[in-house]
Amino acid sequence: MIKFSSDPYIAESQMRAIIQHLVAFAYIDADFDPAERKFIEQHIALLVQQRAQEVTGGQSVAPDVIARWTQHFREVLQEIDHRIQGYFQEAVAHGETTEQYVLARLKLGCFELLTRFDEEGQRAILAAVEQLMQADGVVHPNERAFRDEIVRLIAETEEVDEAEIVPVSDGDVIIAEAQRPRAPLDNHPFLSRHEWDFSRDPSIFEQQAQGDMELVSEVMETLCRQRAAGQGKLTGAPGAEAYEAGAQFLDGHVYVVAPRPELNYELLVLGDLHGCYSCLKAALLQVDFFSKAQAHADDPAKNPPIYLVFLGDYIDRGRFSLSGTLRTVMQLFVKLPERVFPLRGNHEYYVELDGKVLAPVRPCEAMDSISAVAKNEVLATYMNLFEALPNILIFGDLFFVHGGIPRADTLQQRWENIASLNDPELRFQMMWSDPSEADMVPLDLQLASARFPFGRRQFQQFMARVGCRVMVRGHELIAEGFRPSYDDSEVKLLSVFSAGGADNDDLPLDSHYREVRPMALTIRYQAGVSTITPFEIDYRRYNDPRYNAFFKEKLGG
Ligand SMILES: [Mn+2]
Repeated sequence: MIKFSSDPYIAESQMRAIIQHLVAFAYIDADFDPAERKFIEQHIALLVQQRAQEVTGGQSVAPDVIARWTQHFREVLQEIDHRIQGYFQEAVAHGETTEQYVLARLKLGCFELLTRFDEEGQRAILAAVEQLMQADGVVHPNERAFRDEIVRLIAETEEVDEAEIVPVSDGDVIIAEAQRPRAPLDNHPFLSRHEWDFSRDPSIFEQQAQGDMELVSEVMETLCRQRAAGQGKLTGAPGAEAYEAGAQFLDGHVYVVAPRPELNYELLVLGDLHGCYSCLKAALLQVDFFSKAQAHADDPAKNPPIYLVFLGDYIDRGRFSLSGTLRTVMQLFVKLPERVFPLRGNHEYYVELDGKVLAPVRPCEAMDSISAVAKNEVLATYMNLFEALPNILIFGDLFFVHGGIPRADTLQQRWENIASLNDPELRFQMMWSDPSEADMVPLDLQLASARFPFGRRQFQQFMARVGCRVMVRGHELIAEGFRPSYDDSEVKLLSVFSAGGADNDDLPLDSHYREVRPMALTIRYQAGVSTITPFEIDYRRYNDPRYNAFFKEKLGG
């Protein structure tokens, strides 16, 4: 049996690592069934007994202490299981199965926990796991193969070259206490006049869709104009610092804003919205976006500009995808094209196969909601829009993108300078990746699925390439709505998720997004100093049919 550390924090990690391995084994072949759960719970009880004896040097331990510890680790088991259940809900890319994705996540989970230990510690945990594998008499070949692969991944992990990590010099980042502002207005005509859903009658839908197709054209023309003006401006130098203060352009799929040091900018940042129109409406009204935009337009000298950053994933999951969040994001963009940055998420991805437009990211609720009534041209129009959406915004030393950094091998093959951010493969990967607790994620784990992990050191290295201090991204379900995923002094990775709400009528009753408390960010930016304030989205107020016409059926009649 394993010798537990006398440091309670390390002992806790040892227990977690062992439980994670056992749960992973249970999931490899099929469901995690009650017999397997019982088996793991028995082992937890045994390990707790053993650890209690070690702590007391063989003396007896009060039964209530044992009971408390056992209960704690049963909760750890439940927590790990709950997280794995969540992986089964994730969208997967075309050509891969949910099972493959979950297997990759199980490997990553074991890998992450093991990398917290030194070599000796890793050997001890793996030996304990081996012993437990044999405890029920049969070691399944898949369990052995899984264990062997973890061992190999750990052995092959390379160190990052420290010399490649260069911190950004001036400036600072302050993460402020979360707030819960109340919107000064209940409603705004800019929003209320677009609040109507598509009909399920094909002829009515055709007429209705006409308006949205024209809106898409307007978005595309605006992007075209911006691209024509910004083409080739993303030169070899990293970061917005390389550009004259006040410069702003779109080169290909990358926006750059080089802020003027004397100006105090405000940015509203929204993470994944996934059809949660009430969340979008609430966040805009909570920060009083329209009044501020108007005040700046009326008197720019007195009122600082307000920017709106969307991190993508407007559609799927929630009930108001194409007619709610996407339509409103497009309206905002065509109204304020210099202030609104509509970035692309991995769900904004349709492809054409044999003349038919399909959604390769499954499940695809947005397409399902109109596929019975929409002609292929309508779907093709959305597809073209998605291809045209920009991927990245660099605002001073802030870097905004949907997912994270590209895969290590692709970076090595394709990166030349900052202009490489426009490489289609790099752009695609940056819509799909997630941060891992590990410093370095081996390439094999990155290659296992479209949605792949990267490590803390790999992140720092990437940020040095682009000359930025903070990356703000969405993509990952964050139950608390906002999380500093990497909170290091040099560079930070902040995750924000703006869809969710336990009782949010934007979401189907069984949606696992209901476990999220949706948050958005406001960022104050002046001369390289960012003050980042997360705030809770007051979606409940806009579930009210008086303030949101999408719910007018609630009024009856
Ligand atoms: Mn996503």
